[in-house]
Order: sequence, then C-alpha cells, then structure tokens
Amino acid sequence: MADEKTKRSVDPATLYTLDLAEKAGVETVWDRLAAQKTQCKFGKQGICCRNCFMGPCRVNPGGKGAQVGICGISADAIVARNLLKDVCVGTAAHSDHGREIVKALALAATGKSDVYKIRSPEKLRALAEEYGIERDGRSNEEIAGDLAQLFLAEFGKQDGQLLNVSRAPEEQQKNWAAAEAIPRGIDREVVTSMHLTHIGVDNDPEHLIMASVRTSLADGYGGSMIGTDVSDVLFGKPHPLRSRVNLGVLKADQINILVHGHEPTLSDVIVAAATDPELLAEAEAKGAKGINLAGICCTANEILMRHGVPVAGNFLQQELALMTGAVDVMLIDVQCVFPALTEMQKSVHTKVVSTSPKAKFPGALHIEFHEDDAMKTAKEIIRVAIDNFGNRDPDKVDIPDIQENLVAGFTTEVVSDILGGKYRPSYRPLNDGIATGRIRGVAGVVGCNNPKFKHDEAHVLMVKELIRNDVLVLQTGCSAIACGKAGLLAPEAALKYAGEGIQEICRAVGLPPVLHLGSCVDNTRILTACAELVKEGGIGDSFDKLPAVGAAPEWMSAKAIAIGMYFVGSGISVVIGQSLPVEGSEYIVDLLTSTFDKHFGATWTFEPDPIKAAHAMIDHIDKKRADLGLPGPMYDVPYAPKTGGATPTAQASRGNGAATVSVGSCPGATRIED
Ligand code: SF4
Ligand code: MSK
Repeated sequence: MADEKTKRSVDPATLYTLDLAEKAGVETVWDRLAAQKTQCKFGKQGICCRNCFMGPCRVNPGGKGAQVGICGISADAIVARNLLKDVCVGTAAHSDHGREIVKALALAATGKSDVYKIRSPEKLRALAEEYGIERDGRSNEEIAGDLAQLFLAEFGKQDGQLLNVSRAPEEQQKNWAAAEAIPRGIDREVVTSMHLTHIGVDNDPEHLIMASVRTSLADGYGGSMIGTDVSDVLFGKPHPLRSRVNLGVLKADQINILVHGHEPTLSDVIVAAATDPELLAEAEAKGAKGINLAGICCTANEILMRHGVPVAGNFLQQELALMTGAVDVMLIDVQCVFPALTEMQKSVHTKVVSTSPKAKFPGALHIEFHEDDAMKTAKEIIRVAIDNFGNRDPDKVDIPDIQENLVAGFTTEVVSDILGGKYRPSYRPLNDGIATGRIRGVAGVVGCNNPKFKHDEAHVLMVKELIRNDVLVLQTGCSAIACGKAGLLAPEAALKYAGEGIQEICRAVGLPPVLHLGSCVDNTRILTACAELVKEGGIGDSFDKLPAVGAAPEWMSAKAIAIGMYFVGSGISVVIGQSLPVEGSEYIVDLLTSTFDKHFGATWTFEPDPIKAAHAMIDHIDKKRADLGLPGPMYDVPYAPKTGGATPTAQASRGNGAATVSVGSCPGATRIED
C-alpha cells in the first residue's frame, strides 16, 4: 500500500494525511476512483447520449454496433452536443458566481450594507469611464448603482453583443463575427445552447461547436470577467503579499475554520468577522489561542489574494484536511466541494457547514447565507466552530508540519505597476523583455487536480520546465496552489528554477517567476493582461500572434472546458492533460486540434505527459516568435531528459522558432470493440 499511496501525490502533506486516512479506515477520493474500476469508454469518448428517452443511446463509429442514435443523429453530432452541454455547465457556474458578486455591488450601492462597500473607488471609476457612466460630481455609491445595473443587464441581454467583447483585439472580434460566435447575453447564450442540444434541434457538428465557442466567450468576457472586476471593486484590488500554503497552516492550539468553494461574498466577510474582539474572547474562553482561518480551492485564492489568508490545500486535499483532526468547521459554498465531506466528518469532530441557497449537502449543518445579513451569518458560523472546539480530541490532532512561503496578489494592473514603476505603470518592459527573447513568452497554467493524475505532479513539472526555458508563467486556481506548495511562487524560486532571462527580470523587479493571479474566474485576468501586451505593441497585434499559450494539465471540471474554449476561441492555444470527451469523433478531434486554427488562430492539444506538454507549449511560443520575426530565445536551454513518457516530439526543432504544436499523444478516435 505504501507504494500505491506514493503514486497518488507528490505533496508530502497529502501523503502524510492519506496515511492518517488509511489508518483510520476512512475512504478518500482515490479509493472511490479505484472502486469505479474501468470507467465507461463511451462516456469518456463522448459517444453516449441521454438527450431523450427513446435512449439512452451509445454509438460506436467504425466499430461493432450502432453507428447512429435511435433518432438517427451521427456520432459527430452526439460528441459535439455533449461538449456544448459541458461548456454550458462551466459557463453557468462562473456566470452565476459573477451574478452574485454584482448583486452584492448593488447592495453596496445603497450604502446600507455594513459589509459590502466600495473598497476600490479607483477601479470603480476606471470601469465607469470604460462603460461611459457619468462620474463627475457623483458619489461612489451612485456610480456603483449604475454599474451594477449595467452588469445585471449583461446577464439578461437578448441581442447585440456583450460589452467586454470590445476588450479583445479587432482580429479576435472579426474571427468571432465570421464564426457567428459573438456572445449576445450571458444567460441567453447558455439557454440558447441548451436548446440546441434538445433532441431534434441542432445536429450539425460544426455549428454545435461554434455555439460552444460563443457560450464560452459569454463566460470569459461576460460572467467571469464581470465577477473578477466587481470583486476588485467590492473587496479591494489585490496587491502582492506574502502568505503560506499547505496543511501545516492549521494550528493545533487555535480554532481552525476552513473555507472551501468559490464565492468571496461570504468568505471575505468571514475574514473580517474572525478578528471580532467579542468572538476572539469567546474563543479564548473555550481554551483556544485564537481563530485561524484558512482555505481550500478558489475561495481560498480569493481571500489569499486580498488578505493574505493562508491556503490549506487544493482540490484533492479537501478531505485530507479533515483527517488532521484540527478543523472545527469546514464552511462550503459552491463548486468543487466533495459530497463525501459530510460522510467523512463522521470520523472526525469537524462540522461541515453549507451556506449557499443553491447547494445543499445532506448531513451538513445548513446555515444559509444572504448578502443582506452577511455579518450575522459569518458570526453565527464562527460560533459553531468555537462551540465545536471543545469536541476536538487533542490526541487525535495530527497536523503535518509542512507549509511553504508564497507571494500572491498579481493582477493585470499590478504587473503594469511593478514593471513600469509607480509613476509610469506600463507593460513596456515586459513587451521589451519578450521582444528581445530575454523572456521567451508567457504561459497560463491553470486548473484542477484529478485523481487520475498523480496529485500536483503535472502542474509542478510543467511549470518548472517552462520557467527553466524562460517562459513567464501566470497561474490561477488549484494549479497555483500546487505550485505554491512546491515553492514556485516565492521570489527565491527564480534563482533555483528559472532560466537566466527570467532570473534577470525577477532580480530587477523582485517578481517570482510564477505569478498567482487568483481564482478560476480570475483566468480573465490572463485575457486582460494579454490585451495589455497587444496594446503596448511590438509582439503581435492580436491574441493569436502573441508568444502566449495556456494549459490545464490536471483538469477535471466542466468549468475548465469553458475556460479552455474561451482561450482557444480568443486565439490562445491550450494544452490539456486528459483529452476532452470527444475522441469518439475523428471529425471533432480534427476540428478542435487542427481546423480551429483557421477560424481562431489557435487549437486544443491533448497531452498527458507534462514535460512533453511543456515542450509543445515552448515550441508553440517559438513558432509565434518566428512568425513575428522576433529573435530566438536569448538564453537557449537544452530540454530536460524526458520523464515518464515518450521522447518530446519537437526536440529537433528547439530554439529555431520553427516548430508547430502537435496534437501530442491524442490517439484520435480510438475504436471500441464490444
Ligand atoms: Fe438516442 Fe437520439 Fe435520444 Fe440521444 S437524442 S438518446 S441519440 S434517440
Ligand atoms: S477550484 S474548478 S478544482 S481549479 Fe476553482 Fe480547483 Fe478546478 Fe475547482
């Protein structure tokens, strides 16, 4: 078992707590994955359909059995329709999150909320200027009221185009118009796309895929982008700050509250409530030395970025955090929360507290959160933790003494401030660094963990290989947490892991080589940062020309599909670990991994080996550099020896800017013989 266990994660704190789970006979996500035995290949390849109840149908193109569904739909259309549904789910999740933040902005605009206030008037006024909202002689609240109404209308808009479409370069807007992929309204795109998937509506595979691009753009330039901007207005613009990450941030002598999920509307208020003197006195009266707040997944990233609250772990650590026996309350809201937590709490003293009216978890204590009563709810939850502290068995508390320093809090604006200096913020130094080849290019490495991959390994190996080759890495989500735990988000990492070019830049401006940009919705910061690179000029006048690329090596959620699709639709190629569930259709595989280049100037690549994936990304960057007539990298680095996979496909073309992104090991439409 010891060997089996070490195959599960590269993170020592995870292995330590997995051991605790095993000794306690407690089941984890890895055990449940093993219990699934062989997973359904039809599902994996996207060729099963439950869209009507003549079915379910499964088809096996080119193999034995049905070639079309009972209704006669082709395998290509089934695959495309299923992918569109995934994009709808991902877009809906991000956008509903964005909607809640806008509603909190509307509340702040009334001036009556004791917790929601305009914490970044500067960003509020910059957004008002961008959208043509009158500012002169008006209070922040008046402006915020108009902005909230403007954004709420973006959700319900029926026609025209989303306002933020104009943040993209002209070339991208032209591509979207040609593909009929300009998003009209956020809710509209999700509803219309779901309509397309009903039996007997759209069964043109390419048309369905273009609908998935349009819907994903409603996420990237709609729900998510609005969520990020308004979070900055309401909770404050992040600034670089130091904090810590991994399970060692839990404290044996304090009340530990873990926030887990995504929406900052409650977690940000919990941060304020946890310093309330009355609550601290109550905690002390129970024998605790304080109230220790930490987080899991993206809500952790939100309060890390703005308050420096430490992060206890990423997606696959949510159960293991409970195994420390030191978590008094795990507060959950929406997205990426294991239903298994409520079963696991039975073997420890932790109370799982659900808070969202949208997400109830049988077995959890439900304390429903509403924005107009936020502080009261936050204090009530903290009191649950204080009361529960007495139920902790000190003999069962076992916190791994493992944590790492990190710097987080980077945004599109912060990068400009740091590089250009306080009095002349600018992307010029970054553009110049890229143009000269000191920085080879930029990569966004984001996304989840997935127990099908050794926990954190792909993130860490990929990012190390990228920075070693002088690629500046931008991160969000659980990927940022993985690399934080591996020490890659600390400025010292530049000297240890980065190539000479990145080292020079990091030394000059004090940046880490890997920049933490926030939560899943904050992937839009990568889009706006790319827009700044384009505006600054000299390294490509549209997204598809930039030496930039994205990756999600351990992705697992539908949100990751929506994010990947809006990046590829925007002209930024994306490499992902496991393939999309499309391999049942050669046509769709080809469309996404090849033909998309003609429509959007970017493609998907499926490559499970993180080093091969990193090399494909570097080769892609080099090709973009060559297309722009930029010199090769200033400091050429030999590729690392391969790890656990095939020889890097593009080794021969290193450094000459001539390689192309390959489809890696994507086997195309493998046949199922049953
Ligand atoms: Fe089968 Fe067609 Fe119904 Fe899907 S929509 S379940 S393929 S009959
Ligand atoms: S939390 S979507 S596991 S990144 Fe945003 Fe992490 Fe993926 Fe959830």
